Amino acid sequence: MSQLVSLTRHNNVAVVTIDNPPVNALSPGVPEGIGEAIRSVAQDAAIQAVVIIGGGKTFIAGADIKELEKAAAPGGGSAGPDIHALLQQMEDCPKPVVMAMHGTALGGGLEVAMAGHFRVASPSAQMGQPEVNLGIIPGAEGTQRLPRLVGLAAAVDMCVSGKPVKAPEALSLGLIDKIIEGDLLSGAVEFAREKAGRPMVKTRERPVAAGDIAAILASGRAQANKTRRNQTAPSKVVDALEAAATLPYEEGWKKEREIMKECLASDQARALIHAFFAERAVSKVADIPPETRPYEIRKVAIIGAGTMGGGIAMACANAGIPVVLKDSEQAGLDRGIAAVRRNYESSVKRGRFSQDVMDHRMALIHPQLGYDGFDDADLIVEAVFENMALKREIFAAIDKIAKPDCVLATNTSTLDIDEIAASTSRPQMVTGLHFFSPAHVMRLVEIVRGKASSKEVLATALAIAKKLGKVGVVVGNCRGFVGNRMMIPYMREAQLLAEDGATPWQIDKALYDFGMAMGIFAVDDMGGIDVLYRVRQEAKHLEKPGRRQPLVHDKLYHMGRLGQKTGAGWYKYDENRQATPDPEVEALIENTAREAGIKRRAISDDEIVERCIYTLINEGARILQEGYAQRAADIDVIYLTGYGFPAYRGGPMWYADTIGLKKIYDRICEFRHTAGEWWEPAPLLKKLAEQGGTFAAGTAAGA
Ligand code: T1G
Repeated sequence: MSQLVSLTRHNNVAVVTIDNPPVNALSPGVPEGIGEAIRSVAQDAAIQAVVIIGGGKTFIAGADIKELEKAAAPGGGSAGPDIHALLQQMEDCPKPVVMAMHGTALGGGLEVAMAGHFRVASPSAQMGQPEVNLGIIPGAEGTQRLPRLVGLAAAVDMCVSGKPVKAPEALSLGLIDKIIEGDLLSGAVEFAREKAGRPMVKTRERPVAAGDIAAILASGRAQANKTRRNQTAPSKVVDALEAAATLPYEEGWKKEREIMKECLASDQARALIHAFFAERAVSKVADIPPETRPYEIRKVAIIGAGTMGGGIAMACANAGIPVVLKDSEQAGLDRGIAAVRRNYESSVKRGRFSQDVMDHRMALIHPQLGYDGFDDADLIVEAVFENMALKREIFAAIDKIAKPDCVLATNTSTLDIDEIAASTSRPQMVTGLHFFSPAHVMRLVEIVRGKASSKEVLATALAIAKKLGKVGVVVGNCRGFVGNRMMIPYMREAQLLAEDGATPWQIDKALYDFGMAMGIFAVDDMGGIDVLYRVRQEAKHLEKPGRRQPLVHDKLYHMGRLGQKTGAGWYKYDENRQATPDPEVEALIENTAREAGIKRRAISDDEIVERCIYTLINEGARILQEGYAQRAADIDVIYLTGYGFPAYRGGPMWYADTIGLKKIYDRICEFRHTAGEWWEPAPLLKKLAEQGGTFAAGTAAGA
């Protein structure tokens, strides 16, 4: 056998073990090794049955996405790795082939399993077809075998949602035949032995339990449009499932391969595969060796029981980490804990987890007014009001209390980490942990590196982000770090567009239709107009004289229109916080523009999207050039996981590469002419555009 696949004998049962760490992907050599093992077993009279199992932490977790990435490259023109012959070979094996699944049997992993005659799984195993998350569809006959095992309706739901099912649900669906308690291998061998010589059915010869095919497919397409806005693979996967329900198997699997080939050649697939690897690359920081030992985090102390502090406390409790949550006032503490309780109660009500789980998590959060217990915390997170003097005072205080190897983190969203660190005797122990609200939900954490932040502290920040189930991205300590630094010009450009002639609602719809989770005016209303107002006031001294500034935002602030929290901001809100365009705001914008001598004009949605998204790209290029982000892909990950940028466009920098940097640079030069000095093209963008380069390759080569 190849070193990736081994064959052992347990008396009359053969065991084929796949060893391709870390996830037993179907990399080159694995399908071949399985095929060789099956051939050998089929000819071995001493063998009555076969078990196929994954070594290490999981069964096969899918095709090798690195291979898919190659196949998806422009001009690739393939449907990705083809294991049709292996699937047929396993299914035609004269001896029962039992698939023993643990961990995550996903994509090609489940497709291999479904070509077995039987499937068993450990209780915690999960299995599914998540291919739509990569902009593709199952390409190894999963859309043809799954409905033959679980029925058309369940197959449509699994393939469109991309969500895995746990072993108990898989058993009730008919996807597996037995859950093996205890040792999976011995249980599977025993199960296989029992099946030896008994009747067995080839999955491809099973009928599809379809029911009302048209209704099921229509509901699948509706689900795809509703939950996967603007994405093509989710509706394409329904087409492949339709083939399973309406065509003979021999035609159905070929139809699936055609559709897979189409999807794999799409910009969306390339973008989503990029996003998959980009999210996993962020934890690799050039000058932090992988062997850097992080400090162990057994206890966290949080200062500030507001929205952020409470959310961070929940994130820690959700990960099983005990937390002391301090506030300076009892009322603040009570409000904070009440908010935590409300959040957990709504999760219990929605069936996300049990009351016991909620009680356990609440018990992990200890509210208090003083610093008692801070002296044995491994991580202290300051999450108070955005005021430098207050933060410096707090860091000076905890500097006297915290143990020497306690990591001191600030959740500040814009203030200078180095200035905060300077108020301690241990700046090397200080870092930024910029969580995003709601902190117990949003996956992004910007790990803001101070000049003195040690490698161990940064390694600890990366480790704690992963432990909290978040994506930690190391960023530099410039104003607004990366995400917010790009948001400021993005928001400014949207406001200038509103004064130039587009309405806030037109702008928001154009950005929503582009794929942003929310329009920027709706975001401003949600976060609070006063928040952005204060940020802008703090940075007033940095404003370049003579540069055009938006005029309406300040007026809304002074009118007390602060957004959702006051029932009106850019939009007006009903008691359920439903937004409606406000003619009063439209009139205010028109009057303001007229008083400023701004000649308003009709503005197309295309221009809106270009001026907003290219602003992000231009600022991202400056951040890259100045070294505040390690790679373009890190900026993509920040925008995908923290700012609602559509993953099927890969992130702002990937999207720029897809559009072409020359085209973007030329368009920005036009805007420089028509929309003013804000449109100075970033030098890196200019350089790459002139070289015909890309951000992805350019920054990799350290342009
Ligand atoms: N191919 C290649 N590398 C993979 C991989 C895969 N399928 N899955 C994970 N990795 C790498 C990952 O890049 C990282 O590498 C390391 O493994 C640990 O990953 C034919 C066409 C399995 C739930 O979509 O969902 O099959 O950064 O950090 O948190 O029809 O990985 O260490 O160098 O995510 O424990 C379908 C994708 C593919 C599963 C484990 N399968 N993977 O999570 O580890 S398409 C998937 C995951 C397909 C068929 C079609 C998760 C995981 P590095 P990790 P984890």
